Parts: sequence; structure tokens; C-alpha cells
Amino acid sequence: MKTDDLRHERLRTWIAEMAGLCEPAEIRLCDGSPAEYDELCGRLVASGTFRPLSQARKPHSFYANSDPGDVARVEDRTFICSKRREDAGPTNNWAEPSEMKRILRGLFAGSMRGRTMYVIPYSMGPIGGALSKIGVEISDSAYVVVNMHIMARVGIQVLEALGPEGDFVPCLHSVGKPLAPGQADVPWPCDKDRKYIVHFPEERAIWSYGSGYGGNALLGKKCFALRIASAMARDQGWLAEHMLILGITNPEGRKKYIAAAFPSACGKTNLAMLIPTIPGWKVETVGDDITWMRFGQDGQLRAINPEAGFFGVAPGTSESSNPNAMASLNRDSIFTNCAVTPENDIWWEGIGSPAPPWTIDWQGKLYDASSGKPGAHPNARFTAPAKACPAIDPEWENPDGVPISAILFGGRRATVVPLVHEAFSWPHGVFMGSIVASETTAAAAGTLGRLRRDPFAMLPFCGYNMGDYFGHWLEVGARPGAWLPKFFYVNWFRKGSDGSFLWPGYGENSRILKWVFERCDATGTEGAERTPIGFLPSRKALELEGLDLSESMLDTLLSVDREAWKAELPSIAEYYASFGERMPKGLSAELDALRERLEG
Ligand code: GTP
Ligand code: SPV
Ligand code: MN
Repeated sequence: MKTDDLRHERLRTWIAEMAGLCEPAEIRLCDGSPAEYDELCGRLVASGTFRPLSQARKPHSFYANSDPGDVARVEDRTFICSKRREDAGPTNNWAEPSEMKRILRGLFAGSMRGRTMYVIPYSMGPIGGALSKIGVEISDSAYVVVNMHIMARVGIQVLEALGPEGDFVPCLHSVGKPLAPGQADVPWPCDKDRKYIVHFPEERAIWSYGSGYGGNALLGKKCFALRIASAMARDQGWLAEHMLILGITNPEGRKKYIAAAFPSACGKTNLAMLIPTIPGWKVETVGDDITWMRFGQDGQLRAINPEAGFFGVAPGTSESSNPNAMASLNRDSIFTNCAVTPENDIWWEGIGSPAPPWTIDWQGKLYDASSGKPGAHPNARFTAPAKACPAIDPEWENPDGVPISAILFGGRRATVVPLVHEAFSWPHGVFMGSIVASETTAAAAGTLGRLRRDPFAMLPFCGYNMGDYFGHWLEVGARPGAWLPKFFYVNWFRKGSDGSFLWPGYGENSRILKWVFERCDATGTEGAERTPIGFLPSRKALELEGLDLSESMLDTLLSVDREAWKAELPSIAEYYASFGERMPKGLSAELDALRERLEG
């Protein structure tokens, strides 16, 4: 089908306008078919972007190395262009929308010369589902198209669901590297020094320029499903969150669903696919990065994973840390910025075996383990279909979602925050989410390991004023007749005095999930001890058998360091003050109550 034949007038007009602006050599409407995927992978091989991996080791899979200047999300180049600056709030970059459009029009003008403009209709969530939403991405990158094939539901069926007048989020993307007639392409086109990842929340539109990597370019993910969707969710009374969803079944066969918000590269994919080390328990995966949820008519909070694939952190993923991820990426996958072995298989740090001789690093050079430089970039990623995950939950595509019993917050904290604690109430849980702080990771460009507030793991992803976002969370839970899930704060990353992690993590996190599961059914302090910061597990309620942890390690993990918590209070107060009038009184009251409990 040609874009001129589209029945949807607004869509047709927008495509024509953007083609006029970007001046591509041709326009192609993507149908989402396997044939299209294979054809475009072939084109990417021909242009040098992709190299096929060994058919025997990773069938139907490819790898790409990005430009070294385009390896992660760029938070300092990401903008929320609401009409008023205060609606973007102090945590977002802001520019006046018409001024930003003027800049962007300048950059996009002629930006697709010599390239194909792909039009990618996609659904976030099962096509036609009540909680699902439609986007259309225009991109001049075939790499984006094939990744979108895996990460979202793409193609003609989406256009059918859209009908002639349905709502969609227009997402314009260009790598910003036009080709003159006869000019040869480079393997990873981008405009690395002039990136703009821009959101217009009122208009519900996205313009992304200059980057081809991950969340900068696969616009269904962070740009739509979090930044734009969070603004929609605020207006429409639901929640768009940076959370995994897992189903957990106890030895008696009872099942609950848990959602968990951890910042980028802080363990969502790993927790979502965890294989319990405790006998009789089972975990299944609904999603590993994004959750859309709302209270249904019955008062149940129900959640969907709007994505269809995993864009997972490669380094550290192995048969021992995450066998379900390894099985998901065994075939039909795309690898970006990994190393490649002489057998044409991928390799990364922590894959479970040393790099064989003649491994080529993510920059295409011979890998030298003694150089101290990594073979794979720390933010190297795999793009793998969710349906290939052996632990995928039978309900993962239920358009009405799964009922959520507990919500976890977490982050990387070497100190202060214990292994797990539970909130006293919904407002206290919102308070917990609001004070999450975490050490920065390679998922975003910039300094690593710097502790920063990352409320609800949404700091880089909230499409409006974070103070209003806190207020929205308080409001959603005040809904009459709602069955409220319980809130927990976990920390897998507490360190001992020697700088190593105290808690073994990964599959052993099932011990904490078991406690969470049981606390969902418990009343009062059953299995728990009341402390100033919340309920902590009592030692006998926590399954610790078989773990090699000393008493003093357990003490550090499972007790409240009052002085350290007191020392946190001024920085929380200061953080709250940065939101001025937009900071909900209810959370300031929670801060006061915590102060009193710590001093009492
Ligand atoms: P994004 O895709 O960026 O949103 O990341 P994510 O939250 O899904 O993080 P992921 O599960 O990919 O984990 C990121 C890094 O944390 C990997 O290097 C993991 O090996 C490490 N990690 C995950 N879970 C644990 C854990 O329980 N303990 C420790 N110590 N490290 C973990
Ligand atoms: C994250 O950074 O949280 C990711 C990777 O999940 S990206 O899609 O690049 O945002
Ligand atoms: Mn993420």
C-alpha cells in the first residue's frame, strides 16, 4: 500500500508534510511482515550496518556496531516542550514549543535526502486492546524499522485498528545524515553533535533528531510509552511507569502479579525473568521495562506490558545470571555494540566464558583482554522477541492486563537503604517512590556511579512536572473502592566495607519476592517488624536457608541505620523544595512523619 492511499486523513496529511520537510528519496509504508523484516535486514547487511551472526549459533540474527558517539540515551539533549516551563518542571529540560519547532524544522529540512522514509504504524499493547495505544513513527533508519518489528506490534493490522479517524501519536525520527547523489553511506549514520529528543506533551507529538540508538530512536519505548503516555495518563486517570511485571506462583499454586520500578540498568530484566532458588516457587515474565496500568471497574489495578520485545542490557547476562534472557536471544535477535567471536557468535563481559582469541570488540578492533577496555560497550543491548522467552507469562498479551498485588521500588544504593522494607500505606508508598535515589549507569550518557534522586525510576522519563506526578500517584490511590496493592522498597546493591555486594541477588531475590507475596496476604505485623522507615522482615519470616551470609552481613542488610536515615532527611527536604508549589502537601506530611518516627 502507498501512503497516498491511506484512509486516515490526518495521518496522510502528516506524512505528506513530513516528506515535504525531510525530502526523502522514497516513502515506504511498513507492513510489519516477516518478508519486510528479512528484506530490510538484507539492506542493512548491504549497507554495512548489520553483519549476520552464525546460522548455527544464533540463527536469523544480526549485530551492529554504533558510532562511538551514539551509544546511549542522551538526557541532556532530551526536552519536554510543554507550553509553560513550569508544566515540564525542574527535572526536565524545557524549551518554548514554537521556538523548538523552528530549530527542529531547520534540522529536519532535507535531512532524509538520498534515504528511504519508512512509515511505521505500531501498537503499544495488544492491537485493539482497551489499554493499548497507537503510534506512527516516521524514520529514515532501516535499523529502527527492524528493531520496532521486535519491540512493538507493527504493520497493516495496526492501521486497520486505527480506522479512518483513530488517535495516534506522530513520532518523527531522522538520523540526520542526508546522502548526496552517489555518496556512500556509513555503517551507523547519525548527527552525534546535534541530537534532539523532543516531546510536545500537549500536542502528543515526538520529534527525535540525530541519534539511531535505543530509546533515542525506537520512539515507542521511552518517548511514547513513558514521556508522552505519562502525560496522557495524568489527564486520563491511569499510570504509565518504568516498571517490569512478573507473575509469581507459590508452592500451593496461588499466583500474584508484582510490578517493580528500578532505574535504567538496575535489574528489571533480571528480576522479571528470575528463576527462584527456593523450592516450589515459580516466576513468569509479563514485561521487563514498561507498565501501563489503571484501576478497573472492579477496583482492581490491572497492568499491561505495552511492548512486544526486550531491549536488554547485554553485559552481565549469562546462563547463570539470566538463562531466560539467554534463551530469548538465542535466535531472531539483534545485537548492538556487543563483541563478536571468530565463530561469528556474540560475546560480552559476564557472558560466562572468557572471550576466545580473535574476538572483535564493539568498535571493530581486535579485543585485548589485558588492555582494560571492555569488549562490549557497557550499554550494549540485545533486541529479542518477548514471545521467545521460555518464562513468558500465559497472560502477557491479555489486553485487559493482569491484576497487580504489589509494587516494588528499588535502585543502586551502596549504603543506607536495607534489603527490603514495606510501606505503611499508599501515601507512604508514594513517599517511598518519590525518595528513591540511585547511582547512575551506562544506560545514559554521562558520569557513572553518581548518586541522584530518581523518583519512581522516572527521572528521565516523566513527561510533565514531577511534583504533579507525585500528586497524581496520591490521587489515583485515593479512588473509592480501590483494592490497593502494597508498596515495597528493595535494594539488591548494598555494599560491605570491602566494596563488594552483600546480597547475592539474581535468583536469590526470590527469597524477597516470597516475603512480599506473603506480606500481601498478611495482616498487621505478621512476619514483619515495625521500624521508623516501614515494615522490615522478621528474621524467621525470611527464607535464608542455604545462603552463605554472616550475621554481620545480615545485620547490615536487614536493619535500619537510624543515623544514616536522619542524615538523608535534609536532602529529601531540599529535593522536595525544588518543586515549590507543585509539591503535594501529602508527601511533605510523610517526610515530617518519618522525621518524627526517626527521632522518637
Ligand atoms: P534497562 O533496560 O536499562 O531499563 O535496565 P534493567 O533495569 O532492565 O536492568 P538489567 O536487569 O538489565 O540489569 C542491569 C545490570 O544490573 C546488569 O549488569 C545485571 O547483571 C545487574 N543486576 C541485575 N540484577 C542484579 C542483582 O540482583 N544483583 C546485582 N548485584 N546485580 C544485578
Ligand atoms: C533504559 O535506559 O531504561 C532502557 C534502554 O530501557 S533505552 O531504550 O535506550 O531507553
Ligand atoms: Mn528501561
